[in-house]
Amino acid sequence: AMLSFEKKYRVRGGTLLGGDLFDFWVGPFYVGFFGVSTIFFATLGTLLIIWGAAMGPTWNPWQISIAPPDLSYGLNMAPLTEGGLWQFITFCAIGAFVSWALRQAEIARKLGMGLHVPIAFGFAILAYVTLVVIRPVLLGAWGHGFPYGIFSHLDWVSNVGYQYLHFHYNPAHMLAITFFFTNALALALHGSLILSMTNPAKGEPVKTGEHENTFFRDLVGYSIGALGIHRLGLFLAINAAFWSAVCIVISGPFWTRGWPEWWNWWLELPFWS
Ligand code: BCL
Ligand code: UQ1
Repeated sequence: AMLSFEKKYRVRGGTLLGGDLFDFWVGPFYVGFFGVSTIFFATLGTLLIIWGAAMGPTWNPWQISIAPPDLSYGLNMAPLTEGGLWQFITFCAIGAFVSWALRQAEIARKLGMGLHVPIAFGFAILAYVTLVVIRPVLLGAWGHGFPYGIFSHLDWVSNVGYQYLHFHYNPAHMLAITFFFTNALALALHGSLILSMTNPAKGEPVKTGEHENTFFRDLVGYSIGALGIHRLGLFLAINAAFWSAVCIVISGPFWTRGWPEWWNWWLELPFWS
């Protein structure tokens, strides 16, 4: 499974924890201390979900749901069947996500790369932790976390959205959506550009960066460049996750009324009020 040039990248060191102990590969996969901890937390968390499903009323994958504790438990531990399972699963999920980020960091260090990949993934982890830890703690109850189920988490999003009357008026939600959509546009432009360069008409040679620049200069009068598009993509992706975290953490802890009403500051500007 190893390509001829891969051997020279199989270097020792760069580990953050465990020294040489877990510094080896299984097939194509680097292990490391955080590979072991990822497998541990992911397996344990998955088994707890299956256990929760087994105790629940259905095996229909759409309807399986593991709910957080009732609000009356506040920030205490709850009995396993009363949301305690959700608490353990949340702990395992954070353990697995953080382990994965640290494994990314170890691999980047081995390869002498920057830490852009784990830092970017860190923003996705931040959004998740904001939903299930930071906001529930600020509101004083684990019951403010979202339930682990396909339909049930959608119902949670809908209910929490309508609790603030019209979530589209949340300014941070507006920003997050704009970053998500712009990111999708940028990746579509980039992916289609790369595929069109590498798959030219039959008999034509594969094209180069000059063609990429020229295409966009002809089309929109500007080329951001091969490095630039990746910097733009990273910027858009990180901001999408960041403003998502902001839009939900301000809903409740910092603004309790409907989001349309927040815009009264604008309507009340002396210029037109
Ligand atoms: Mg809204 C949130 C868009 C309408 C209420 N809404 C969001 C954001 C996003 C969005 C900006 C969710 C993304 C996110 O958090 O990413 N909403 C959006 C759009 C519309 C919209 C585009 C639209 O109308 C077109 N929203 C509405 C309506 C409201 C509403 C008006 C309901 C009536 N919306 C809410 C509420 C919330 C949102 C309430 C939120 O809580 C949510 C938000 O901002 O949450 C932060 C961040 C990414 C993550 C959280 C993923 C983390 C991933 C982790 C770290 C790793 C997972 C690994 C995985 C398990 C492994 C898999 C294994 C492999 C496959 C092998
Ligand atoms: C671009 O200009 C460029 O540089 C040559 C790319 O590199 C491969 C791209 O993928 C894209 C999409 C663009 C165009 C981007 C803008 C913001 C005009």
